Amino acid sequence: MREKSSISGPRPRMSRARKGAAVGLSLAALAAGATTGAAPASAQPKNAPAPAADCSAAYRIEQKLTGGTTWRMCWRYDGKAGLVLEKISYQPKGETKPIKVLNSARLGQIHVPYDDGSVEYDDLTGFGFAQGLMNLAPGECPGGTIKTVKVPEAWDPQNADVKGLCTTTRARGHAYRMQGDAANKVYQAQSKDLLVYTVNQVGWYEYMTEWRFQDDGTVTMNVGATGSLSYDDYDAGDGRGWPIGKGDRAKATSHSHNVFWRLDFGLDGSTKNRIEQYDSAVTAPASGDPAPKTRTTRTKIAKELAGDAKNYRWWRVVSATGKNKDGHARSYEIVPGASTKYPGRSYTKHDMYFTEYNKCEKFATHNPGCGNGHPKSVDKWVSGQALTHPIAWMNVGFHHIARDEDQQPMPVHWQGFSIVPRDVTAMNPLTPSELAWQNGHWRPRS
Ligand SMILES: [Cu+2]
Repeated sequence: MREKSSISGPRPRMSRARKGAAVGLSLAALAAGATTGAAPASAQPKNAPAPAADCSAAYRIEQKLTGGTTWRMCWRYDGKAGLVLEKISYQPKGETKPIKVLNSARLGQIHVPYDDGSVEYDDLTGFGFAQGLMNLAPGECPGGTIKTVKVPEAWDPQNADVKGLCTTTRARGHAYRMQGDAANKVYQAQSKDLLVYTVNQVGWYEYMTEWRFQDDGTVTMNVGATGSLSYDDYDAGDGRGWPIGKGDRAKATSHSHNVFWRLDFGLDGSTKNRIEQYDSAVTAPASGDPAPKTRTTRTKIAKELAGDAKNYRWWRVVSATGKNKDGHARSYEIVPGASTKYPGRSYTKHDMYFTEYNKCEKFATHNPGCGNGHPKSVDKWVSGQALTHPIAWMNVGFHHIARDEDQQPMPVHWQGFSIVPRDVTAMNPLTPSELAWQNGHWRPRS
């Protein structure tokens, strides 16, 4: 949260002096360090001549991970959304060509309402999220590459180039473990993920936008909030805040961070994906039954939907064209993360929206791109249209009641969700070759 004000409408950002100083420091640190310029995350492996993502080398991200999986994508930087990843494809070992997953993946808004009702922010569209891109010190992209980003409509046009995009890998731990036939044989793999991230300062906060690509096809997107609490807000005049200084005087005003992501799926290269919702009902055992029963039902979502996450519910995006080697339709399951849904605005009342693609619908709230008369928020775009090219909007909320430990700097608090492959490959894409025959009915070898 930011400096508090009862003035409505656009307000001055936090002091430019502080920003200028921060930028100067970062540049000095960079000069002292040994970061490299805009280079691909890694060279393309020579034995896998798959086509690179369709963009120039400076905007290409390509990473082959230890499990033999290659992720490819292009990046660009939007003047409001910040980092946008496009043409994202996944190629596990054993697949002869990349499998397209997403046409584009980006943030759709960060909405920050204060508990006392004094103010709310639309950080992406109204408060310079993209322009707040921070230079990264070499040490905060360990083992990776920091790319230079030209920030559109930079506050300081002399310093529009920001070393602000990190691509690197990070250990994930076990991808799997299985005891083999012999006592001393263990099948196990230690995996690394491809990480792509930026840090954007908005007011006193710094948002980390992190995209994580696993060698098993899972993609996890998270926003982490760090930086500082706004000391100007240490008043909570209405008695709603939490005391964070000595005694009971300095109270930080509680608030929410409601983050939206916008995903444009392009499974197998087609935008004609289908949406399905699954729900399961559990019934207690009838007399004589040994155990409770669970029945799972599928609902085809043919029209635009404002959906709510709930126990035993999940959605998947199904490829119109692609099947795996078992003949099953490829799909990606959407796995919501922990969320505190904010009921204060119509657009935050639902967790998941599927809308029919419309070129001008880019931000879940305060959308600036459409013409007069076109609704400004995602909830209003759910109007009964048939879904032929669905756009998925995920809303994940976090209610931030500050605590003493939030100063200083504030520990990162994360919120986000995942998309997980379901039948994209016929088996675990990391299956060791000795086990590859064990698909479907199999018997242990004697
Ligand atoms: Cu907060």
